[in-house]
Amino acid sequence: MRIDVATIFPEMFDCLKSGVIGKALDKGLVTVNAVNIRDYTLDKHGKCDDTPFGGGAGMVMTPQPIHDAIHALDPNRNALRIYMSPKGKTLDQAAVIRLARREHILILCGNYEGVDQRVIDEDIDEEISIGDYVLTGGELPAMVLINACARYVKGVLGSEQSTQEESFSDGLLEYPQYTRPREYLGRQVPEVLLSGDHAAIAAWRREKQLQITRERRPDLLEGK
Ligand code: 58G
Repeated sequence: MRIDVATIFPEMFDCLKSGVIGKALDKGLVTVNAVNIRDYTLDKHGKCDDTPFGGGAGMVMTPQPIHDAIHALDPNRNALRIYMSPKGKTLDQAAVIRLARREHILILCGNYEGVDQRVIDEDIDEEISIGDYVLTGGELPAMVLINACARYVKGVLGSEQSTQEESFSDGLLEYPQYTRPREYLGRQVPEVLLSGDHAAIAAWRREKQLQITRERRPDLLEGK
């Protein structure tokens, strides 16, 4: 999977080099190519923003360098082009799986008060939000999206974990996990998990999933 990013802060994407995603990059399973929008300015000072028409606070990203960066990265419109925005459709696991099936995605990160609407209308296929809050830039949301998608690229996770995850928890919150020691701070590992009775363990875990989902996210149980 190839992931291009258009941003004024390409160095922020260096943090993807650690952990499971870093390993996936090393193996060449995923490539992340973060390019600096500023490299595409025709303006001699490298200016990427300008005052909003109609007035108002803050600055708006100017369309020319963004359009040129996107066209340089994806001249034949092969990529699915995404703009990270609080106005976008909220990301969920189904959307992650759909996006992870694409061979090439391109993510535009806005800053300031956002980007000129004409570049969104001309160059962007989908606006995606990672949740109902506003951040100073689209870079952290882009990294969330990259991390979530990379987990679904074949070979990134150990064995068959991602497919198991889908069929196993099917839209419920996860059951609690325990490891050694059996007792910690006076708290015991639930007896059933030590029993070796795999059917009983599976039943206990499913019950815990339903219980915690009912308490915290009853919306996930609608239509179940
Ligand atoms: C209002 C304010 C509209 C994504 C800022 C657009 C991006 C949150 C998310 C913006 C983002 C999210 C400029 C900064 C987009 C632009 C960017 N904030 N919830 N901020 O996914």
